Amino acid sequence: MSRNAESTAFRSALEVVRGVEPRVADAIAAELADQRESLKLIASENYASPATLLAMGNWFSDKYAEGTVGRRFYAGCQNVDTVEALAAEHARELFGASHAYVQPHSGIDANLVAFWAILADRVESPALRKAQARQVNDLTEADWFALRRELGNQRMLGMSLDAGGHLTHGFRPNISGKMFDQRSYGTDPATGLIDYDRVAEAAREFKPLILVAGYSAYPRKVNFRIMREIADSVGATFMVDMAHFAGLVAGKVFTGDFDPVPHAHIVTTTTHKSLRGPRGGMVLCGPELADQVDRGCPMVLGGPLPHVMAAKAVALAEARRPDFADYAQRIVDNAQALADGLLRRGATLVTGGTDNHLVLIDVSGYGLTGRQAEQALLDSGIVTNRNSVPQDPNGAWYTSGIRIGTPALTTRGLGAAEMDATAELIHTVLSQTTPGTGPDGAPSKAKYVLDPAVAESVGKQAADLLTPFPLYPSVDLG
Ligand code: DSN
Repeated sequence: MSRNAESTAFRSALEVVRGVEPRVADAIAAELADQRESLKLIASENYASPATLLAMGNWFSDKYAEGTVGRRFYAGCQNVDTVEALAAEHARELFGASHAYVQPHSGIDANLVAFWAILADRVESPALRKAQARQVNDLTEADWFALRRELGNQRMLGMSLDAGGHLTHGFRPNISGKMFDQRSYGTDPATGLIDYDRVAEAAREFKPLILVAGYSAYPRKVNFRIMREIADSVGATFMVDMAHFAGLVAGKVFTGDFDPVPHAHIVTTTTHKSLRGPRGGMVLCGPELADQVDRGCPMVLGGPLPHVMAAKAVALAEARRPDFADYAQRIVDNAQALADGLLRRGATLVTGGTDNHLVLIDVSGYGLTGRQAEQALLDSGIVTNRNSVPQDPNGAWYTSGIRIGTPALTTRGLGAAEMDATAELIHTVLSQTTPGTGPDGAPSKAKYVLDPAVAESVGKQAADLLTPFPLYPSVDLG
């Protein structure tokens, strides 16, 4: 693709938008400028390709397409069928799955689709069978009561939020923690690693309907073969949420016991993190659950977003190219270089390192809360997010951790040398920041003190680090 074509496409699009609401065009251009200038270390973000971005801005956005390919509730879905079928085909081929459902709008939506598919498949409910046979009008009040009783309060065992699990894996403030009678497994306090014997023990005691694996802040691989054995030993359905590491599975960095697809009954993911596609979700499963999964809309989803499914098809086609495997390996190499650089400078890392795309710094070692550290880094041009660490004394709002990830910077082309330089910048900021006090002089978990000259100097060094690696070099907005 020529540099001119991409520049022309984005310039023209902005010109058209500017003709209606110039402030929106300005905000879009400003977003590109901001992303170009910041050292983006948010582990769940990336930079989608121009082709993926452009596939989202078109007439598919205007189309309703409830239902599935070839079986829609609206007329005129032939072109939506084409892109949805292509996205699903690419997903099946890429991940070696027998079925792919590409309609979920986000990872949370994908998880809800999976939960309901499992409930519908596993829970013996005559009322539900009636509803599934499309006899909803025949359901009596007693049927509805039975349906709620039979489907409600089923058991889910997932990784706890402070050990690195996701809030949709049974965290109380999320619907998953309310829909399910929920219990969590954590990590070994000494090592920070999943203790599979403890998971097995929890599963034996709790007998969950669903065992969930997957994480958003656990810096290690998970052995999905062992997790499946645990699920089988108690008759649970094994679900893996691979949202964070889907790119590492796609790029064959995680294989064998560490590839969830051959081991799980059902796998969910987002498409925009390490997979580097548009914002969205996806479900992979075998034939047993396919029918229920395909009922995701209207069971829990609003109308599918055909423009996003088109972009998913483009991004998944990109992920099937040989260079994606190289990209995926570089993500992990970079995370390890970043971890090594931080460790050498005295930082404390949860689990002592990483074997995936993310690193979790326990910033209590610097005498800071996660919130103080996050803001001090942001002042210095380094974009991260605060995150709980296991048994976090500061809770989920202030936290004691900073989560950093390498998918985005790896897309820009930064490598091991730049990761070491990044570690130096992070260490400089964190070691020179001190906790502040509130208006009454009492210690504050949010306030901090960082010499503006340090922030400015680090910001300048961060910008210099990025200069040889321009973001979207093919896009010149003029
Ligand atoms: N918000 C995502 C993350 O940052 O990990 C997960 O949903």
